[in-house]
Amino acid sequence: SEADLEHLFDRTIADDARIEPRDWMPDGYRKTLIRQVAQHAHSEIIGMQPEGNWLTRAPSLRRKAILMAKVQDEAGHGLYLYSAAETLGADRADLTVKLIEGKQKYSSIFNYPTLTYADVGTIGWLVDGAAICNQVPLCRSSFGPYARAMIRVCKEESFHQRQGYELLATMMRGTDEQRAMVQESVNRWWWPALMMFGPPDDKSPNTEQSMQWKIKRHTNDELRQRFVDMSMPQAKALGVTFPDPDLAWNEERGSYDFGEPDWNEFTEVITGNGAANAERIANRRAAHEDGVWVREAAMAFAARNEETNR
Ligand code: FAQ
Repeated sequence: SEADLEHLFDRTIADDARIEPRDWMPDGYRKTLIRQVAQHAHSEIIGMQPEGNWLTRAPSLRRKAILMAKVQDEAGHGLYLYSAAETLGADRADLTVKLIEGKQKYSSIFNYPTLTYADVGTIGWLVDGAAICNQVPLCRSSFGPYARAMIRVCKEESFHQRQGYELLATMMRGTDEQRAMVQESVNRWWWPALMMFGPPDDKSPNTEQSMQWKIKRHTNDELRQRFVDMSMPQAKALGVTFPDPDLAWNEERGSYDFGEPDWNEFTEVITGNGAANAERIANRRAAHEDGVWVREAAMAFAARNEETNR
């Protein structure tokens, strides 16, 4: 009966075991997972654009090859995540339409422009750093396909993060102008990186339920704090500062105190009014429309193969 199935679901969650696609799950569980996983997939795909902007102007062949590999990895992450969403009954084509029609979100961070080459390093260091901080606990998310996708994604993101840090460290060993370029870039990305973790816990409508279902393992504020604590020693080692006068070690808490991000800016960005929202969606829409013939050809090829293999 329905009550037995629900009991089994609750016990699976309580035992820290995994829910799999064919298992019974409450509608709300399915819905919030499709929302989060689709948003995550969209972020990976839209996230190719800010760095993609520097592919044609990378300063050396080596840097260009590294950047190209990273951007391709993001496409792969998007594909694993769309596949995970499909195990919940979502349709990838439908999710893509929802993205380009502005009906589903993607991460706020990708609505900021990449103005200098140092931004490639800063995105690797801080944006991938924040992504890892958020995603390592998602490897223990209660939904099997999502958790398993996160394991591979996190391995690749860790590599991306080191790539960004190494790029910045190289620039910091360069000229005064290069050092200034790194600091200016870090100044622009610090607050948006903190906003990646989502609104403060008391303004996060989804956290409580997602924690009960063990979709999320930590609250937005917990992960934001963890990210600040992890980034400070790295900033010191690099020789850069973060643009926050309230950043200070708190001996009692064993953590850094820090200031409040501009939540009005966050709201503007996630409702479509960030600096690059329109451009990101226009590019995604154009890619989708330009790709019609590829999808049609692939479908025709698959149909013909099915016919001949029958
Ligand atoms: N941006 O109640 P909550 C990457 C929305 S990393 C936009 O706290 P929740 C790697 C939220 O959806 C980035 N929207 O929501 C990479 C909800 O709106 P809705 C992707 C945001 O879900 C690096 C509303 O605000 N990572 O791509 C944001 O419990 C470099 C209320 O918020 C993930 O998606 C935001 N920052 O917690 C790629 C990680 N924050 O849906 C390329 C998985 C919140 O009700 C280059 N996701 N919202 O209309 C999560 O962990 C969670 O979904 C949170 C939000 C923590 C993002």
